[in-house]
Amino acid sequence: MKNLKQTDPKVYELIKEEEKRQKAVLEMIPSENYASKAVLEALGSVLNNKYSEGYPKKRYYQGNALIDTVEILTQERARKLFGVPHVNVQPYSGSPANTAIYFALLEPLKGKVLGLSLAFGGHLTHGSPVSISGKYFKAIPYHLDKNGLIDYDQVEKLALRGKPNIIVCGATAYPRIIDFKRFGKIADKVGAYLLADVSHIAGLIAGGAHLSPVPYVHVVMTTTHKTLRGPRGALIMVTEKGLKKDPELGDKIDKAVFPGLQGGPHDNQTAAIAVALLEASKPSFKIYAKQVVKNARVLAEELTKFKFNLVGGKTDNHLLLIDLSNKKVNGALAAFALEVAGIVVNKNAVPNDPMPPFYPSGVRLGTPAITTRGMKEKEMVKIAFWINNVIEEIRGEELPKDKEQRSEFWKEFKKRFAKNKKLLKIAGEIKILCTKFSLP
Ligand code: DSN
Repeated sequence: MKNLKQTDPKVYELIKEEEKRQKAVLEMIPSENYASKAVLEALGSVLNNKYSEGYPKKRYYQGNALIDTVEILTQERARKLFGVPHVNVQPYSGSPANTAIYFALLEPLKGKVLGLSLAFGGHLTHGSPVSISGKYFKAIPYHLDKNGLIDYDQVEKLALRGKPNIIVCGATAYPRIIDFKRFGKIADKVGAYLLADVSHIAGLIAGGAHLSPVPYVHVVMTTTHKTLRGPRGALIMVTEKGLKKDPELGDKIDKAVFPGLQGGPHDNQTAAIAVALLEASKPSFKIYAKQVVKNARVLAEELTKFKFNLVGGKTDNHLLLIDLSNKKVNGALAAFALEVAGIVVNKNAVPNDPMPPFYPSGVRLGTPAITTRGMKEKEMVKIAFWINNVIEEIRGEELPKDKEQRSEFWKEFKKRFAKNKKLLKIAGEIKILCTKFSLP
């Protein structure tokens, strides 16, 4: 980055510092990953300079012959990798992509979406009242049962009663297999479109480490930067089943993305998605995807030995949701202390969480990024040991019930634990481990 260094040393330094941080810690936020250098090079290329409103061969600006080739190539790779007849590669990211699908298929203020409640692991765009998906459309939320599993009978009852136009299956914090087939039957019974939001598990699907929703759903949406390991972005795919239900489905979605919701596509992002899709089609990616799941399973087993309470009981994919209530430790405090110790996770609500979203009862963590670095089962055993030591260190730190006292406590807790010797010692050990596992 010699040009950046010369032009803007401040930004250069900030990027270098962030690179150092990423190298020295265990990145375990399950939606994060390390894109390859090839992906980053495409993202940082001259394609950034182009405007290309429209679609290949039908643009509103001149000079797009090469951009057309890039977009067509990206579409071809996505169609082949996921086995779908139609794809839109232009959405800027997951939220705009879901919004475009709703815009294409729902009547404003009247259309109904049945999706997993945010408080139970659904995404903001699955009908949360604070998101456009819940404000502009009628949301019908479904919940998890007392074992932390999707209650398919409840989904069916809600669908029969509420008659949604779209049912969303998919989540941001669900560690178990989703029964896409059962969802497909429910959607067919009520005549709804079925949308699978596989943002978290797309890389596992591409790598053969998770079942694909494609035979059972009408539309698949995925972001491209999580387990798929590409740049930030998203794909909206229409399946054979989708085209059978509605031959215009692909066109409707394309029109909703552009001109409905977006202007010019980010062509550099499109090219970087193409690179990621090529990488995901290689045999080495299959090995990666399987290792992600193996690592998560071992981590779950090890944490269970330390009496951590996993929502859903275990994991079938790349992520774990830990309910820390039995440890008497709040998720916000845990996430902070873990970061001091070099383990980066996110605080997360657990099903039926009595706590507010800023101080939820759990943490969410996953294995995609550390597996990209080459870590395996042996390292997972160590990580579980460290996580347990961190949680033990903050046990007894009780978050006050009173709101004002709570924010004072939170400030003071951060001050005290930012310099905690035991946590910093673990951070040092992790730094040493990390030197053996380079970033791409
Ligand atoms: N923020 C993403 C996640 O972490 O799951 C979803 O948008």
